[in-house]
Amino acid sequence: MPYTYDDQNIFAKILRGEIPNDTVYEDEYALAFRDIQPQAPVHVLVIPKGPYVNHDHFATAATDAEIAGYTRAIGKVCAALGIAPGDDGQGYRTIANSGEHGVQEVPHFHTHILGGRMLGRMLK
Ligand code: DGP
Repeated sequence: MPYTYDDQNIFAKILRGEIPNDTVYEDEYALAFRDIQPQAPVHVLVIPKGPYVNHDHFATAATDAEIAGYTRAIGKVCAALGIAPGDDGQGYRTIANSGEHGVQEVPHFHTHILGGRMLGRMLK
């Protein structure tokens, strides 16, 4: 499905440096910053640097290098924050809300990383 990217969305503005953010990691493919409405002690959003609306758009239109770089960036963020599984028995959850039924609010693809505490089961 074709997607139209709105370059005025809030994460596009964060990427351009127009809105401040609490960056925890950045590389060629991704920017990671703390969510302003944290749902856990660690709640970070990881966004690709390219103009992708949601996961479907990213998975179908991004290059293999972008997908690999972005996926690895998520792992690097978790390692940097000390929540990777195996770091003292920690672990985390990744969530990418996509589209209307996914209740996605910001139309720039992003992955939530939640950790820092024992999370509840999520089967809704
Ligand atoms: P969702 O699109 O539903 O997957 O969630 C978007 C998340 O983005 C939500 O948890 C709140 C967060 N958020 C919204 N605006 C900003 C912002 O300006 N800065 C930061 N750091 N987070 C934001």
